[in-house]
Amino acid sequence: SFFFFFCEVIEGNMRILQLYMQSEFELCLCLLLQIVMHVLTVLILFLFSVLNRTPVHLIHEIILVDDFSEDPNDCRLLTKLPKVKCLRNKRREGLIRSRVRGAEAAGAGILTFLDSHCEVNKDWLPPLLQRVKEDPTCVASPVIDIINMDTFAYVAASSDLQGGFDWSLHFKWEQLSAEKRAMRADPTEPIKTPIIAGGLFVIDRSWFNRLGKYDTAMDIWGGENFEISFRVWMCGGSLEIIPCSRVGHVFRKKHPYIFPEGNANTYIKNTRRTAEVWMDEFKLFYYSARPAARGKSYGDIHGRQELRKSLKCKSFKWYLDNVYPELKVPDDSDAKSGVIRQRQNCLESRIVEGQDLPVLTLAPCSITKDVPAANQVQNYLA
Ligand SMILES: [Mn+2]
Repeated sequence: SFFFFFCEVIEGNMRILQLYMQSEFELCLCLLLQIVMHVLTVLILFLFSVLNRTPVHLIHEIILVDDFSEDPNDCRLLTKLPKVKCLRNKRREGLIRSRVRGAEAAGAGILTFLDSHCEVNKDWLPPLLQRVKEDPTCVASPVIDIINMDTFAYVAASSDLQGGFDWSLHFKWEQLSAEKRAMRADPTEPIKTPIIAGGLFVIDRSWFNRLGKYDTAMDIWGGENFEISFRVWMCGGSLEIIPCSRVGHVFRKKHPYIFPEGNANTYIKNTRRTAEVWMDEFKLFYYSARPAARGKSYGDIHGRQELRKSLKCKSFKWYLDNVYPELKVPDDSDAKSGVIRQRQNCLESRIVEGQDLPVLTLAPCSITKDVPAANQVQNYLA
Protein backbone atom coordinates (compact mmCIF):
# COMPACT_ATOMS: atom_id res chain seq x y z
CA SER A 1 0.00 0.00 0.00
CA PHE A 2 2.99 2.28 0.47
CA PHE A 3 3.85 1.50 -3.11
CA PHE A 4 0.31 2.26 -4.14
CA PHE A 5 0.51 5.58 -2.37
CA PHE A 6 3.65 6.40 -4.27
CA CYS A 7 2.01 5.52 -7.54
CA GLU A 8 -0.91 7.77 -6.85
CA VAL A 9 0.66 11.21 -6.83
CA ILE A 10 4.24 10.58 -7.74
CA GLU A 11 5.80 14.00 -7.81
CA GLY A 12 4.32 15.13 -4.51
CA ASN A 13 5.32 11.90 -2.84
CA MET A 14 8.86 12.07 -4.15
CA ARG A 15 9.14 15.51 -2.61
CA ILE A 16 7.81 14.18 0.69
CA LEU A 17 10.34 11.36 0.64
CA GLN A 18 13.20 13.72 -0.19
CA LEU A 19 12.16 16.11 2.55
CA TYR A 20 11.96 13.20 4.97
CA MET A 21 15.42 11.91 4.02
CA GLN A 22 16.97 15.36 4.45
CA SER A 23 15.36 15.92 7.81
CA GLU A 24 16.72 15.04 11.19
CA PHE A 25 13.42 14.01 12.69
CA GLU A 26 13.49 10.97 14.89
CA LEU A 27 10.58 9.49 13.10
CA CYS A 28 10.80 5.86 12.05
CA LEU A 29 9.63 4.96 8.59
CA CYS A 30 6.87 2.86 10.07
CA LEU A 31 5.42 5.96 11.70
CA LEU A 32 5.82 7.90 8.48
CA LEU A 33 3.92 5.14 6.74
CA GLN A 34 1.25 5.23 9.43
CA ILE A 35 0.87 8.98 9.05
CA VAL A 36 0.80 8.75 5.30
CA MET A 37 -1.90 6.12 5.43
CA HIS A 38 -4.10 8.30 7.56
CA VAL A 39 -3.91 11.78 6.19
CA LEU A 40 -3.91 13.61 2.93
CA THR A 41 -0.68 13.81 1.00
CA VAL A 42 -0.92 17.58 0.81
CA LEU A 43 -0.95 17.99 4.57
CA ILE A 44 2.19 15.85 4.91
CA LEU A 45 3.91 17.76 2.14
CA PHE A 46 2.97 20.98 3.91
CA LEU A 47 4.38 19.95 7.29
CA PHE A 48 7.56 18.40 5.94
CA SER A 49 8.27 21.41 3.77
CA VAL A 50 7.76 23.78 6.72
CA LEU A 51 9.91 21.69 9.06
CA ASN A 52 12.69 21.26 6.53
CA ARG A 53 12.83 24.65 4.89
CA THR A 54 12.50 26.91 7.91
CA PRO A 55 15.29 27.67 10.39
CA VAL A 56 14.14 25.72 13.42
CA HIS A 57 14.64 28.59 15.89
CA LEU A 58 12.14 30.69 13.94
CA ILE A 59 9.30 28.27 14.56
CA HIS A 60 7.68 28.53 17.97
CA GLU A 61 4.98 26.03 17.08
CA ILE A 62 2.88 24.82 14.17
CA ILE A 63 -0.79 24.86 15.06
CA LEU A 64 -3.09 22.74 12.93
CA VAL A 65 -6.78 23.45 13.27
CA ASP A 66 -8.85 20.39 12.45
CA ASP A 67 -12.19 21.78 11.34
CA PHE A 68 -14.26 18.79 12.49
CA SER A 69 -12.87 16.43 9.85
CA GLU A 70 -14.04 12.83 9.71
CA ASP A 71 -11.26 11.19 11.70
CA PRO A 72 -9.88 13.00 14.78
CA ASN A 73 -6.87 10.65 14.74
CA ASP A 74 -5.44 12.18 11.56
CA CYS A 75 -4.57 15.44 13.23
CA ARG A 76 -3.56 13.75 16.50
CA LEU A 77 -1.09 11.51 14.66
CA LEU A 78 0.64 14.51 13.13
CA THR A 79 1.50 15.87 16.57
CA LYS A 80 4.27 13.22 16.57
CA LEU A 81 6.14 15.58 14.29
CA PRO A 82 8.27 18.22 16.01
CA LYS A 83 6.52 21.51 16.95
CA VAL A 84 3.14 20.35 15.67
CA LYS A 85 0.05 20.96 17.80
CA CYS A 86 -3.50 20.10 16.96
CA LEU A 87 -6.76 21.86 17.80
CA ARG A 88 -10.00 20.18 16.81
CA ASN A 89 -13.25 22.09 16.40
CA LYS A 90 -16.34 20.55 17.97
CA ARG A 91 -18.32 21.36 14.86
CA ARG A 92 -17.62 22.65 11.37
CA GLU A 93 -16.69 26.32 11.74
CA GLY A 94 -15.10 27.17 8.41
CA LEU A 95 -11.86 28.87 7.61
CA ILE A 96 -12.44 32.21 9.30
CA ARG A 97 -13.37 31.11 12.81
CA SER A 98 -10.79 28.29 12.65
CA ARG A 99 -8.04 30.79 11.90
CA VAL A 100 -9.09 33.00 14.78
CA ARG A 101 -9.08 30.01 17.10
CA GLY A 102 -5.57 29.08 15.97
CA ALA A 103 -4.36 32.66 16.37
CA GLU A 104 -5.78 32.89 19.89
CA ALA A 105 -3.95 29.73 20.89
CA ALA A 106 -0.64 30.87 19.40
CA GLY A 107 2.19 31.77 21.74
CA ALA A 108 4.55 33.66 19.43
CA GLY A 109 4.63 37.40 18.79
CA ILE A 110 4.36 37.06 15.02
CA LEU A 111 1.69 34.95 13.36
CA THR A 112 2.06 33.17 10.04
CA PHE A 113 -1.16 32.06 8.41
CA LEU A 114 -0.95 29.36 5.77
CA ASP A 115 -3.41 27.06 4.06
CA SER A 116 -2.78 23.40 4.80
CA HIS A 117 -2.49 22.65 1.07
CA CYS A 118 0.76 24.53 0.58
CA GLU A 119 4.39 23.62 0.07
CA VAL A 120 6.72 26.31 1.33
CA ASN A 121 9.83 26.90 -0.75
CA LYS A 122 13.47 27.42 0.29
CA ASP A 123 14.10 30.47 2.50
CA TRP A 124 10.45 31.44 2.41
CA LEU A 125 10.11 32.74 5.97
CA PRO A 126 13.03 35.09 6.81
CA PRO A 127 12.16 37.77 4.19
CA LEU A 128 8.56 37.88 5.48
CA LEU A 129 9.61 38.08 9.12
CA GLN A 130 12.19 40.74 8.40
CA ARG A 131 9.60 42.97 6.75
CA VAL A 132 7.20 42.65 9.69
CA LYS A 133 10.05 43.33 12.12
CA GLU A 134 10.94 46.52 10.22
CA ASP A 135 7.33 47.66 10.16
CA PRO A 136 4.89 45.87 12.48
CA THR A 137 1.89 47.37 10.67
CA CYS A 138 2.95 45.72 7.42
CA VAL A 139 1.23 42.47 6.49
CA ALA A 140 3.67 40.48 4.36
CA SER A 141 2.74 37.73 1.94
CA PRO A 142 4.83 35.51 -0.33
CA VAL A 143 4.60 35.08 -4.08
CA ILE A 144 2.12 32.25 -4.51
CA ASP A 145 3.35 29.55 -6.88
CA ILE A 146 1.08 26.95 -8.39
CA ILE A 147 1.03 23.26 -7.50
CA ASN A 148 -0.95 21.16 -9.92
CA MET A 149 -3.47 19.10 -8.01
CA ASP A 150 -3.20 15.99 -10.24
CA THR A 151 0.55 15.78 -10.82
CA PHE A 152 1.84 17.89 -7.91
CA ALA A 153 4.08 19.68 -10.38
CA TYR A 154 5.43 22.94 -8.92
CA VAL A 155 5.11 25.87 -11.32
CA ALA A 156 6.62 29.28 -10.55
CA ALA A 157 4.23 32.21 -10.81
CA SER A 158 5.17 35.66 -12.05
CA SER A 159 6.61 37.84 -9.32
CA ASP A 160 5.42 41.17 -10.62
CA LEU A 161 1.73 40.89 -10.12
CA GLN A 162 -0.52 42.55 -7.60
CA GLY A 163 -3.85 41.43 -6.22
CA GLY A 164 -6.87 43.22 -7.69
CA PHE A 165 -10.61 42.90 -8.00
CA ASP A 166 -13.69 44.15 -9.81
CA TRP A 167 -16.84 45.69 -8.35
CA SER A 168 -18.50 42.30 -7.88
CA LEU A 169 -15.64 41.64 -5.42
CA HIS A 170 -14.11 38.97 -7.58
CA PHE A 171 -10.37 38.57 -6.96
CA LYS A 172 -7.88 38.60 -9.86
CA TRP A 173 -4.14 38.87 -10.35
CA GLU A 174 -3.09 41.85 -12.42
CA GLN A 175 0.06 43.28 -13.99
CA LEU A 176 1.58 46.23 -12.17
CA SER A 177 0.71 49.53 -13.81
CA ALA A 178 3.43 51.22 -15.88
CA GLU A 179 3.86 53.82 -13.11
CA LYS A 180 4.32 51.22 -10.42
CA ARG A 181 6.74 49.28 -12.62
CA ALA A 182 8.77 52.39 -13.31
CA MET A 183 9.10 53.08 -9.59
CA ARG A 184 10.62 49.67 -8.92
CA ALA A 185 14.39 49.91 -8.87
CA ASP A 186 15.00 46.32 -7.97
CA PRO A 187 12.94 43.15 -8.56
CA THR A 188 13.36 42.08 -4.93
CA GLU A 189 11.57 45.18 -3.64
CA PRO A 190 8.26 44.52 -1.87
CA ILE A 191 5.15 45.08 -4.00
CA LYS A 192 2.37 47.02 -2.33
CA THR A 193 -0.81 45.16 -3.16
CA PRO A 194 -4.40 46.43 -2.83
CA ILE A 195 -5.56 42.99 -1.74
CA ILE A 196 -4.15 39.62 -0.76
CA ALA A 197 -5.21 36.50 -2.65
CA GLY A 198 -6.29 34.54 0.36
CA GLY A 199 -4.78 33.31 3.51
CA LEU A 200 -0.99 33.26 3.16
CA PHE A 201 0.57 36.05 5.19
CA VAL A 202 2.70 37.05 8.17
CA ILE A 203 1.36 39.60 10.66
CA ASP A 204 2.44 40.96 14.00
CA ARG A 205 0.21 39.36 16.61
CA SER A 206 -0.70 42.49 18.58
CA TRP A 207 -1.43 44.31 15.30
CA PHE A 208 -3.69 41.44 14.21
CA ASN A 209 -5.54 41.64 17.51
CA ARG A 210 -5.79 45.43 17.53
CA LEU A 211 -7.16 45.42 13.99
CA GLY A 212 -9.99 43.11 15.01
CA LYS A 213 -8.63 39.71 13.85
CA TYR A 214 -11.18 38.49 11.33
CA ASP A 215 -14.95 39.04 11.01
CA THR A 216 -16.02 35.84 12.76
CA ALA A 217 -19.63 36.22 11.65
CA MET A 218 -18.48 35.33 8.14
CA ASP A 219 -19.20 31.73 7.26
CA ILE A 220 -17.10 28.87 5.90
CA TRP A 221 -14.90 30.49 3.25
CA GLY A 222 -14.69 33.37 0.80
CA GLY A 223 -14.64 37.16 0.95
CA GLU A 224 -12.55 37.34 4.10
CA ASN A 225 -9.50 38.42 2.08
CA PHE A 226 -11.41 41.55 0.99
CA GLU A 227 -12.43 42.36 4.52
CA ILE A 228 -8.97 41.99 6.01
CA SER A 229 -7.31 43.81 3.08
CA PHE A 230 -9.60 46.87 3.25
CA ARG A 231 -9.25 46.92 7.02
CA VAL A 232 -5.44 46.73 7.02
CA TRP A 233 -5.06 49.54 4.48
CA MET A 234 -7.81 51.81 5.76
CA CYS A 235 -6.84 51.45 9.41
CA GLY A 236 -3.20 52.42 9.10
CA GLY A 237 -1.35 49.35 7.85
CA SER A 238 -0.16 48.06 4.49
CA LEU A 239 -0.15 44.84 2.47
CA GLU A 240 2.94 43.73 0.64
CA ILE A 241 4.03 40.84 -1.55
CA ILE A 242 7.66 39.97 -0.85
CA PRO A 243 9.18 38.61 -4.09
CA CYS A 244 12.01 36.82 -2.26
CA SER A 245 9.55 34.56 -0.51
CA ARG A 246 7.71 31.83 -2.39
CA VAL A 247 5.07 29.37 -1.28
CA GLY A 248 3.39 26.83 -3.54
CA HIS A 249 -0.36 26.43 -3.26
CA VAL A 250 -2.41 23.47 -4.44
CA PHE A 251 -5.28 24.77 -6.52
CA ARG A 252 -8.19 22.40 -6.36
CA LYS A 253 -10.90 22.06 -8.94
CA LYS A 254 -13.56 21.28 -6.42
CA HIS A 255 -14.05 22.99 -3.11
CA PRO A 256 -13.30 20.71 -0.16
CA TYR A 257 -15.87 22.45 2.01
CA ILE A 258 -19.57 21.75 2.06
CA PHE A 259 -21.46 25.04 2.15
CA PRO A 260 -24.66 24.57 4.18
CA GLU A 261 -26.13 27.71 2.57
CA GLY A 262 -24.72 27.00 -0.87
CA ASN A 263 -21.44 28.30 -2.24
CA ALA A 264 -22.80 31.45 -3.92
CA ASN A 265 -24.95 32.47 -0.94
CA THR A 266 -22.05 32.16 1.48
CA TYR A 267 -19.83 34.26 -0.79
CA ILE A 268 -22.56 36.89 -1.08
CA LYS A 269 -23.16 37.01 2.66
CA ASN A 270 -19.43 37.44 3.35
CA THR A 271 -18.80 40.02 0.64
CA ARG A 272 -21.99 41.89 1.51
CA ARG A 273 -20.79 42.23 5.12
CA THR A 274 -17.52 43.61 3.71
CA ALA A 275 -19.30 46.07 1.40
CA GLU A 276 -21.65 47.30 4.13
CA VAL A 277 -18.92 47.89 6.69
CA TRP A 278 -16.04 49.15 4.55
CA MET A 279 -17.11 50.45 1.14
CA ASP A 280 -19.18 53.54 2.12
CA GLU A 281 -21.15 54.98 -0.81
CA PHE A 282 -19.14 52.81 -3.22
CA LYS A 283 -21.09 49.78 -2.05
CA LEU A 284 -23.69 50.80 -4.66
CA PHE A 285 -21.30 49.66 -7.38
CA TYR A 286 -21.00 46.31 -5.62
CA TYR A 287 -24.79 45.96 -5.63
CA SER A 288 -24.99 46.94 -9.32
CA ALA A 289 -22.39 44.32 -10.17
CA ARG A 290 -24.06 41.69 -7.97
CA PRO A 291 -27.80 42.38 -8.02
CA ALA A 292 -28.47 39.05 -6.30
CA ALA A 293 -26.82 40.42 -3.14
CA ARG A 294 -29.55 42.99 -2.50
CA GLY A 295 -32.08 40.67 -0.93
CA LYS A 296 -29.67 38.38 0.94
CA SER A 297 -29.40 38.57 4.71
CA TYR A 298 -25.96 39.30 6.08
CA GLY A 299 -26.40 39.30 9.85
CA ASP A 300 -25.50 41.97 12.37
CA ILE A 301 -22.60 44.25 11.41
CA HIS A 302 -22.87 46.63 14.33
CA GLY A 303 -19.74 45.32 16.04
CA ARG A 304 -17.63 45.68 12.91
CA GLN A 305 -18.90 49.22 12.30
CA GLU A 306 -17.96 50.09 15.87
CA LEU A 307 -14.53 48.60 15.30
CA ARG A 308 -14.03 50.78 12.23
CA LYS A 309 -15.05 53.85 14.19
CA SER A 310 -12.85 53.09 17.19
CA LEU A 311 -9.79 52.46 14.99
CA LYS A 312 -10.49 55.77 13.21
CA CYS A 313 -10.07 54.14 9.82
CA LYS A 314 -9.92 56.12 6.59
CA SER A 315 -12.67 56.19 3.97
CA PHE A 316 -13.06 53.82 1.05
CA LYS A 317 -12.52 56.85 -1.21
CA TRP A 318 -9.08 57.26 0.36
CA TYR A 319 -8.38 53.57 -0.34
CA LEU A 320 -9.41 53.95 -3.99
CA ASP A 321 -7.38 57.13 -4.50
CA ASN A 322 -4.23 56.01 -2.73
CA VAL A 323 -4.09 52.23 -2.76
CA TYR A 324 -6.05 51.10 -5.79
CA PRO A 325 -6.26 53.92 -8.35
CA GLU A 326 -6.35 51.25 -11.09
CA LEU A 327 -9.93 50.33 -10.17
CA LYS A 328 -12.16 52.38 -12.43
CA VAL A 329 -15.10 53.99 -10.70
CA PRO A 330 -18.09 53.71 -13.06
CA ASP A 331 -19.50 57.06 -14.19
CA ASP A 332 -22.01 58.32 -16.75
CA SER A 333 -19.43 58.26 -19.52
CA ASP A 334 -19.36 54.48 -19.21
CA ALA A 335 -23.03 54.22 -20.09
CA LYS A 336 -23.43 53.41 -23.76
CA SER A 337 -26.46 53.03 -25.95
CA GLY A 338 -26.57 51.08 -29.19
CA VAL A 339 -26.83 47.79 -30.95
CA ILE A 340 -25.07 44.69 -29.62
CA ARG A 341 -24.27 42.52 -32.58
CA GLN A 342 -23.04 38.97 -33.12
CA ARG A 343 -22.39 38.43 -36.84
CA GLN A 344 -25.68 39.28 -38.57
CA ASN A 345 -27.76 38.89 -35.41
CA CYS A 346 -28.55 41.54 -32.82
CA LEU A 347 -29.62 41.39 -29.19
CA GLU A 348 -33.34 42.11 -29.10
CA SER A 349 -35.65 42.64 -26.14
CA ARG A 350 -39.28 41.49 -26.34
CA ILE A 351 -42.21 41.87 -24.04
CA VAL A 352 -43.62 38.41 -23.42
CA GLU A 353 -47.15 37.98 -22.12
CA GLY A 354 -47.25 36.87 -18.51
CA GLN A 355 -43.67 38.02 -17.81
CA ASP A 356 -42.87 41.21 -15.95
CA LEU A 357 -39.48 41.84 -17.45
CA PRO A 358 -38.50 41.96 -21.14
CA VAL A 359 -36.90 38.79 -22.51
CA LEU A 360 -33.64 38.96 -24.49
CA THR A 361 -33.14 36.98 -27.70
CA LEU A 362 -30.84 37.09 -30.72
CA ALA A 363 -32.66 38.09 -33.92
CA PRO A 364 -31.52 39.21 -37.37
CA CYS A 365 -30.38 42.83 -37.14
CA SER A 366 -33.09 45.19 -38.27
CA ILE A 367 -31.61 48.50 -39.38
CA THR A 368 -33.52 50.82 -41.72
CA LYS A 369 -31.65 53.78 -43.21
CA ASP A 370 -28.95 53.52 -40.52
CA VAL A 371 -31.55 53.60 -37.74
CA PRO A 372 -31.75 50.39 -35.69
CA ALA A 373 -35.11 49.04 -34.55
CA ALA A 374 -36.04 50.37 -31.11
CA ASN A 375 -36.15 46.93 -29.49
CA GLN A 376 -32.58 46.30 -30.68
CA VAL A 377 -31.12 49.37 -29.00
CA GLN A 378 -29.68 48.47 -25.60
CA ASN A 379 -28.27 50.55 -22.79
CA TYR A 380 -25.15 49.07 -21.25
CA LEU A 381 -22.03 49.88 -19.26
CA ALA A 382 -18.82 49.63 -21.25
MN1 LIG B 1 -6.11 27.66 -0.40
